[in-house]
Amino acid sequence: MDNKPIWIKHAAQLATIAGGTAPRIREGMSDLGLIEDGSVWMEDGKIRAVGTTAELEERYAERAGEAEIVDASGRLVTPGLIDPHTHVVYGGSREKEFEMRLEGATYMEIMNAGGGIHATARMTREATEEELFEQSARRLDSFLAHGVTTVEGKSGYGMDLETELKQLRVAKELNERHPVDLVPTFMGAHAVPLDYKGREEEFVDLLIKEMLPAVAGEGLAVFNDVFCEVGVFTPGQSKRILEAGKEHGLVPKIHADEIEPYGGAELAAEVGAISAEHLLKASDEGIEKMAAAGTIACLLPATALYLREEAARGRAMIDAGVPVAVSTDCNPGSSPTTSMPLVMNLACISMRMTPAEALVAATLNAACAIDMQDKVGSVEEGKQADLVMWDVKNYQELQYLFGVNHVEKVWKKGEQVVG
Ligand code: IZC
Ligand code: ZN
Repeated sequence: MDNKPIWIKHAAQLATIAGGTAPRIREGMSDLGLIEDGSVWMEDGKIRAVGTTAELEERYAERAGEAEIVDASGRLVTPGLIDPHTHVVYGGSREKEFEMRLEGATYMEIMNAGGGIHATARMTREATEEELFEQSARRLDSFLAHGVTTVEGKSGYGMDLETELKQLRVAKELNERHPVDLVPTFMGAHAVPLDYKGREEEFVDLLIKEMLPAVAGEGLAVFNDVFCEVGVFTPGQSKRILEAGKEHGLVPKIHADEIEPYGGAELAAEVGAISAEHLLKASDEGIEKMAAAGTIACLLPATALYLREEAARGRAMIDAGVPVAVSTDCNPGSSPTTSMPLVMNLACISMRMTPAEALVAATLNAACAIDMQDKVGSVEEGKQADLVMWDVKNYQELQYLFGVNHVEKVWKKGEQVVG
């Protein structure tokens, strides 16, 4: 890249979230590293300098004429948001199930009747790679428009090797061709396929003996995730699958205690998962174990709202010393949204996180949940130049004016991609 440097000046507030790459806990989640009249110099896709406008004017006195200047007066500037839990690559949609749930059916009833994840799996199997790419790229465009510059993306709408590989290859191509960085997770253990009903252990064997080695062999995933839930995979099965993934170098993640308390939080700590997801029904003991193990709680308040469930106990988790991240859970069933700003609003409203904690949960801690903290998640020298300028004057206003997209400009690897 030999583009002109970009120089952001006079940000009313620059939230750097600078200071190390460890996940933030407790009071650390309130430290935004704020700079008033903030300034950032980006060049060759990287952040080269961060400080007050006066500091950078001194440092770049001789090169001032080279840069494209962005006046951020009256605006908040933050790192690009990071969504650490999505099912962004899928075929079709499930709007009829939304209507069915409003008429009284539950998420699990729909799934057990062959809908839900099984319905998306059918539509994903039918879609060509090109169709999956196009449909998913549009969702990534929407993420970007909402200030999200990095997402994690799971497979799990195949539950057969061919379709799982197809989803992961599409994810790889999206990562290469779309501005948003996409970090891939294998989630063959998303549901037990309908033709394995009563033969669940056989499916677990298939996952361990055939699917995991093939996915890892092609280098198509970084993480291995399991839907550990009553009626899906038991804690014992989940443990086997996650331990087997580790042998192939895949780091465990786990959908835990979403619908019923099931020991998922405890299991996450036990297997050394990088993060545990959902946790609506996590036990006190599970929360304590996660705090002791340093497992990141990846909380999904939009899903709770969409399923009309009580949100996870985000406040209690932070107070117990668990590092908390937040995510959309973008998926066609329980959370068809790409709005991380809405998720931050809901982190405050339904989980009593503070505006500052919500921002850390959507940036640095989210980066840590997908092992991307060395590259993204804060505004610091040497990191990727992934930045958002918001049409609000401070971070409190970002969380307070809710349900609205305040994004004004987005830069990805130093290139303006929105605004
Ligand atoms: O497609 O319903 N919870 N997996 C576990 C999901 C929601 C995604 C879906
Ligand atoms: Zn999920």
